[in-house]
Amino acid sequence: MTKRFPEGFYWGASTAAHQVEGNNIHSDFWLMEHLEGSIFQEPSGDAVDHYRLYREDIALMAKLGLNSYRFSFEWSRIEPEEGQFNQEAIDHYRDVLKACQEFNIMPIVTLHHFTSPQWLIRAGGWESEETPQRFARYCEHVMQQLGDAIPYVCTINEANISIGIAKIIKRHQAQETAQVGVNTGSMERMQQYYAALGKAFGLPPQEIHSFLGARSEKGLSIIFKAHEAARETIRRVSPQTKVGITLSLYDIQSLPGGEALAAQALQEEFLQFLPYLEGDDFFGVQNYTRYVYGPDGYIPPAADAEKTQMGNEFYPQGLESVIRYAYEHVKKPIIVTENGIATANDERRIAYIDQALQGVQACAADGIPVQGYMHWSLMDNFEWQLGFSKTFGLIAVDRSTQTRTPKPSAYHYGSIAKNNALL
Ligand code: GCO
Repeated sequence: MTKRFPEGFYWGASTAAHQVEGNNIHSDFWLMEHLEGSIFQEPSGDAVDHYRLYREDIALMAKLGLNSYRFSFEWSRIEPEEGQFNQEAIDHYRDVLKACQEFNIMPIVTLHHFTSPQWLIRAGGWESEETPQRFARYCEHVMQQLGDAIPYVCTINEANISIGIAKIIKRHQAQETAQVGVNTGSMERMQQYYAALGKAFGLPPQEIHSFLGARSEKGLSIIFKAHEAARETIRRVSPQTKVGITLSLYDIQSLPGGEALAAQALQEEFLQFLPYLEGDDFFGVQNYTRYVYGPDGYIPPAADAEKTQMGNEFYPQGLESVIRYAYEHVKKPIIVTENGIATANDERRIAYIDQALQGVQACAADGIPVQGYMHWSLMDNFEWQLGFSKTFGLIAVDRSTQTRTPKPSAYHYGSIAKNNALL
């Protein structure tokens, strides 16, 4: 039986400005990438030059059969200094939206995807009570200028990411401590890095609060208040735009005895934020793998489990469970705003896509309003601290010439999109 998707399903791919555009010189990440002793493996540099090549990239998406594109605007380009808006950047993004329209690609715009203007960090960053209003002011400017061409907006990407990061760091430290008896090296290196960071921002290191840094309870609520302030502003200046947020969600599973810990993880990572999502039009699900809990906590994947380049367990089945639990609680239309795999073996990407989409189709067949799937990522790009070594793309990029070459997975995914059904 052909497994069809709902009529009008959005088939797309995702990127984020800093990971693809290149030369985001006013962003906090740019500064962090260039510090001595930087924890970044390499700087983003020209990235994959998408700031120049967007039209070509959008045309290629359309040719492959996709009908939607999730990408982000770079706040630090639009507002490089506080209160000073750059018209060139606005014109640029208007042209990106125009290109989407020309190629029948429905744009889903993210207004904040990890990077922030350097001035925002100097002004207290994501722990300052003034940040929600600052973010809303940027959103107001953008939506006044461009809202007419933006059907869907994600205010903040993975607003809950700090919780996941803190857990991963804790697990790594525990592993290191277990392996060598003491926790060597990385703490000292981090301290050096933070000292350099402090110098670069002209602040005591403990007062630097970029989006991916450690987050206090108060900081976490500031992020969600920024979402609410942005939503209100967007409703006022661009009422036809649908507004949502995206969260990083794991398929949380438990073995006997691990149920309470799994429930606690769900509460921390997802349920506690539900009140902030009540006024949204849709919800963006981002999932890559599962986490299993036993009576003593997190259980790492078995030694012989297939892993991705990120060290995650290959687990495309996770997406279905995440869509189901997300919908059960948010009761709103769902868009999968990210899902994908870092691998050099493109056949495994094809297998991952097929299996993940089986799950999406099963959810739709059960009446869950899942409206689209945005694969992460359109093309190989800058994977933050890990640089360009992790290949998540449907399209390969030779960065010496910036030549794009679709991988077999791009054609495979494109055929599914064209048929609106699994092959
Ligand atoms: C995230 C981000 C993306 C990543 C992707 C792969 O989820 O961390 O939204 O920017 O590149 O998830 O790790």
